[in-house]
Amino acid sequence: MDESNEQALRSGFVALAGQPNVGKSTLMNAMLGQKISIATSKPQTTRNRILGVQTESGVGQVVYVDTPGLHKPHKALNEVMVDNALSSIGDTDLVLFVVDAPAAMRKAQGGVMTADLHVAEALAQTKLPIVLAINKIDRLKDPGMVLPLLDAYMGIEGISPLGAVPISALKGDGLERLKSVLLSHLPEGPPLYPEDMITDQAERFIAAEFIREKLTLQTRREIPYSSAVTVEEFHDDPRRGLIRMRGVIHVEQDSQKGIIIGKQGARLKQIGSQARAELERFFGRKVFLELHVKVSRGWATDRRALERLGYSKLD
Ligand SMILES: Nc1nc2c(ncn2[C@@H]2O[C@H](COP(=O)(O)OP(=O)(O)OP(=O)(O)O)[C@@H](O)[C@H]2O)c(=O)[nH]1
Ligand SMILES: [Mg+2]
Repeated sequence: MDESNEQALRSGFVALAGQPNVGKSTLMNAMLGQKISIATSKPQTTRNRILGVQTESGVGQVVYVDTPGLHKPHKALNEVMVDNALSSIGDTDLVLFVVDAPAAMRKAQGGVMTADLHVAEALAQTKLPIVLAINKIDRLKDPGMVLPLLDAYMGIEGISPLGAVPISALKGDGLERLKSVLLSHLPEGPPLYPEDMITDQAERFIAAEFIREKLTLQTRREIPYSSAVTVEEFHDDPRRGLIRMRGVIHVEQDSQKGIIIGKQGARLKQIGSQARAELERFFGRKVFLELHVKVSRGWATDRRALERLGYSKLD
């Protein structure tokens, strides 16, 4: 027997999986204490796999893999999103199945939502261990509903969850407990990434995502779903403490371009200044952001255009 009191380190990959809009990205950011993955009130915000590393000195490392919400794809972009979500989930050690508790109350009277049954079916195929996070409990009208809800979800056939933790990713409730539950189910082993690393995402990608978040928040209807953002230039000038970026918003149609630009450029200006403020916080530098809108006709339904805009199929 090991005479020392030292616990073995535990480390591994945890996939954040679930329907769109349940709070996966909000949860990852809350766990990391820093915004890496964009989150909005509109479903299908996350389009790529986003990695977030949480290191607990002397305890271990949880590597979160945030994924696009699982939904029925209706165009090529959505197919790539869902395919990539499933293949990213399959590469992890443990799945955290995130559930929107108030939505389950509203749509299934405290039972399991049909859409979550579909998610569970897809997750069962990975044969990975599953932990449930019952999220948004701050929004439950009756906190007493949490227990029956946990029971209902623990009883989903075919997935045998290892446990269920009620949380509020937004308010921070239950997150410490969730972290220890996740760590307790990860394999023993040293950290997988350097202790000071928080993500493997390229700076240009993060910049494009922050711009897309502000665009999604500032627009309505089909516009967020018809838009993609690339950062074509990214010049870091540490001597001047300045980063210069040129971002391009790609839309599917001319009319969408006009809407995004707004009256006398007002909307584009607002998107730009909100994105800039957030980029400056993230990079710790002054940011000079130039934004353009370009019509890339039908990009969301064209495989080759999707690849050019950063939505390639993972192997
Ligand atoms: N009240 C409340 N709102 C939350 C909580 N967690 C997330 N939200 C909100 O739910 C919405 C969706 O959050 P996201 O983190 O973008 O959800 P997601 O699961 O990543 O969504 P997709 O990327 O579209 O799959 C946002 O408006 C969040 O602020 C929570 O614990 N309580
Ligand atoms: Mg997300």
